[in-house]
Amino acid sequence: MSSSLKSLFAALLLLCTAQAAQAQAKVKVKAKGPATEQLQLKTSAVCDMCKARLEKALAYEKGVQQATLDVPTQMLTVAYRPDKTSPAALRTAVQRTGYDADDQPAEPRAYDRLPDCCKKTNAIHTGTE
Ligand SMILES: [Cu+2]
Repeated sequence: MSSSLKSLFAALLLLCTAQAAQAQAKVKVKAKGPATEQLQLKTSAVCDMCKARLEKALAYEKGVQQATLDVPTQMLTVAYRPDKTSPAALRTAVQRTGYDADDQPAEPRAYDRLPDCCKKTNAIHTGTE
């Protein structure tokens, strides 16, 4: 075997080793997973129906891991993957469901479809009447 061929094999071997190491590093990152972040939003939800509606809408939203609404404080807490979605996208999802998201008003058409008891002119109340 000529020396130039030998060095070619050595280079190939090195390349393969480097690629294998890279692949291993990728697997490690994937296993660890990206961090979850939390977002708190003030909504215009007033009852348990609103809570169910919002939590369901957010559950279908890309990148959302968990959404919980606290009716008395109207605060929606969303656990999300920052590599899949953003606070702006989550606010838009809330608006499209018919509720205010912080200082951004609900989408009017979605708001109109809400039952009367869920309109923001109503005070916060319990039950699903
Ligand atoms: Cu409601």
